[in-house]
Amino acid sequence: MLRFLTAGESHGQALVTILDGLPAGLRIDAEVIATQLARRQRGYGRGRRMAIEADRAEIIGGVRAGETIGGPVALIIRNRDWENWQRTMAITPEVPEGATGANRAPVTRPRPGHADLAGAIKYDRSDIRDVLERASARETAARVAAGAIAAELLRAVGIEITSHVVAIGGVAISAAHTVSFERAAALADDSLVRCVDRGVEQQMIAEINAAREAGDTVGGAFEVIARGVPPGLGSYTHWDRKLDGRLAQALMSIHAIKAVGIGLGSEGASLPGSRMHDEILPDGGADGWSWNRPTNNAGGLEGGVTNGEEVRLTAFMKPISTLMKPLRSIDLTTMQEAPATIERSDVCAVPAAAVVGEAMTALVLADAFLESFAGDAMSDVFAAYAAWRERRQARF
Ligand code: EPS
Repeated sequence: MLRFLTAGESHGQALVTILDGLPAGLRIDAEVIATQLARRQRGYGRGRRMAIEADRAEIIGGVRAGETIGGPVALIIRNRDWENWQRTMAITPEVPEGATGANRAPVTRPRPGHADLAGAIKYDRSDIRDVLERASARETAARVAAGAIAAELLRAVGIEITSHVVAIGGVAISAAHTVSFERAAALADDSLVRCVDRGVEQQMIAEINAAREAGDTVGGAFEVIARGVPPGLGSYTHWDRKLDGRLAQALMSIHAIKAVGIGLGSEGASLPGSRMHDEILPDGGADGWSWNRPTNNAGGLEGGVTNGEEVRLTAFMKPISTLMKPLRSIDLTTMQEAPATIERSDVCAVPAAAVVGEAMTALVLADAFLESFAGDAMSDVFAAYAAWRERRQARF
C-alpha cells in the first residue's frame, strides 16, 4: 500500500525519497519532518559530519497547500558537505570546471564489518568509495523524512511512536520492556543518549568516551514503542503478511543492526510458557474494548497480528566498523596486509539509530494500517476505521 525508495550517496549532492501510496488529504508540515531529521542528527558520540549538516527535506512533489493530493510525495535533502566533495564525487568522467573540494585518493583497504569488501566484489569496483558512499548510514536521513510522513498518517488515527536507548556497549538499563511509553516520549530531544535512567546515562557516556579514547567504537540497543495500535493489523495467513516479520525486516535493514526482538525477544526463550504468555482477562479494557492483558511480553504481536497492546520492538546495533585504530585488512591493489581505511565516522550512533527505528516502524505500521483501512482520501480512511471499530467493539 505504502512504499518508498531512496537514492543518493553520503557525499553526493543530495538524498532523494519518493513515498508512494499516501491517501489524499493528509496534512504535511515541513517543520514536523525537520524536527525528526534534527533528532536523527543528535546523540553523544556522533562525528564531525553532523556539525556540517543541518538536514532539511524540501518537498518537491505530491503536496499542495499543505496536504497530500494523491500522487507520490517526493523529497530532497541536500548534503551541505557536497561543496567539499564535488571533485571526488563528480558525476562526469572529467571533473567539471569550478568543482570544489579535494580530489581524494581511491579507497582500497576494506574495513572489516563494513560493506566494503563484499560490495567491491559484488559490483566489481576498484575504488571502494563506490561502495561505501551508498552503503553509508547517511541514507537513513531519507528514511527518517519518509517515516515522519508515515508517522503523521498514524497520528491522525491515534497511533503514536517513540523510542529509548536501552544499552550502549556493556551498559544496559534493567527491565527495558517495562519502560512506559510516556517515560520514553518525555525524553528531551537534546538528551545525550536518549536513556530514561539518568544514572545509567552517565555510565553510557563514559562507555562512549572510553571507546573514543581507545580509537574504538561501541554499539548498543534501542526499543521502539507504538501505542494506540488497533488489534488486527497484519495477518497469520501467510509468511510474508506476518507483521512481526515485516517489522523485524524493516528494523534489521537499518545499518549495523544485527538482531531484533519483539516484546521480551530472546529472553522469552528461557522462560516457561506460564511466565511468557500474557493472560486475557475480562473487563477493564482500554479504549472501548471489553478485555485486558495484564502483561505484554508478546510486544503487541501474536501470530503476526497486532493484539491491541503496545507494539514493542528492540533492535541491537553492532559497533560502527570505522575504527580510528584500524583492524588488519588487505590492500585490494596488492592483496597484501594493510590496516583498514580510516574514514571520518561516529564512535556511537545508537541514539540516532533509535530515531531511524521509529521511522521504519512508522512506515511498516502505516502500510499495515492502510491494508486494513484503505482509502483514496483520508476521509475514506477515517470512515473505514470508525466503522470497523464500531462493528468490532459491539462484539468484543
Ligand atoms: C551519517 C552516518 C555515518 C557518518 C556519515 C553521516 O555514515 P557511515 O555509515 O558512512 O559511517 O559517518 O558521515 C560521513 C560519512 C562523514 O563524512 O563524516 C549520517 O547519519 O548522516
